[in-house]
Amino acid sequence: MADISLDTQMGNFKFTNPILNAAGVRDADSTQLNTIINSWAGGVVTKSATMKPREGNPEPRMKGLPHGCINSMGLPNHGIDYYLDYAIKNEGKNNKQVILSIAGLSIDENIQLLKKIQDSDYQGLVEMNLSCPNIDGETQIAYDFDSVEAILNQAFEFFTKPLGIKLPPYLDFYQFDSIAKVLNKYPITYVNAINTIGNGLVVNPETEQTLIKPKGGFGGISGEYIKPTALANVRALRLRLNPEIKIIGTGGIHTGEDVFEHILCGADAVQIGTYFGFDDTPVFEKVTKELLAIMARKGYTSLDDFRGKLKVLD
Ligand code: RRO
Repeated sequence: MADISLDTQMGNFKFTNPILNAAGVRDADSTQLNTIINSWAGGVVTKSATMKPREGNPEPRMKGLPHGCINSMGLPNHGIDYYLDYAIKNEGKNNKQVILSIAGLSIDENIQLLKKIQDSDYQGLVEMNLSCPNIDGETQIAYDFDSVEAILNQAFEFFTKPLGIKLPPYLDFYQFDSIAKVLNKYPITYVNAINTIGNGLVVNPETEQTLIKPKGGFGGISGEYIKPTALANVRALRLRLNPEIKIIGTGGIHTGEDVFEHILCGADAVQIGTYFGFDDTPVFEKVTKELLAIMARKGYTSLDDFRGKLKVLD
């Protein structure tokens, strides 16, 4: 399989493997981040950072399910200074890119975070998470298209570094059309589709209780449950976004076949969250080898051979 390339590109950044970790799973500190850099993952994404460190929501705040997970972590993180310092020191290490994830709780906080990054020595990719579902009293910014436009308007007045946007799942064609219309106005490097499906509820019929404590048991749903929604978002956005805006597909990936499907729908790279949580770094090697085997069987030698080439029935 030596003649098969998994190279992919987002903006000026080259990845030799498109399979990355997703923000929020085993990526909260430098030890965990180094473990990812030293694995088969094609790059390393940090836990979404806020301006100040946060403890997050009360426990229990995450539970594994037969086919995925429910979480309401509430953005526990060490604060932007910690992750920015890590990103500056480790960008390009092992020939791997760092993606610095940020998640301000308001429009203003997102702008402050971007200003801090703009004024720093960091030159790598930034992923602005506009889709955290788990902060009590806050809506997911990217469901409000005017707010997305307001942030991007302000951001691109000063921000000159490569910027990706992490989106929530959209469920309606009106939403696909509306978000694409906003995003196409700006020099965004990539979008990441999708975050967890927000505010799901899982119940234990024996104890008659919710599984997690925050927000009355409501939390983000991930894993196999959300793959069809993730594929739909990747596909719908690829059909609507300018070709310069790349797409990271996230949602329900635990096999090479899942990656293949995401790329077929138009993904340039993919991220694994839930199954990285379940299986740790071996998942990256397993999934990469499975993807290579599928490509070998089909006679594909590069991702370009099938990226976005999903066939629809006549
Ligand atoms: O920390 C979280 O609760 C969290 C975040 Br920031 C996110 O973007 N998505 C998610 O499912 N959980």
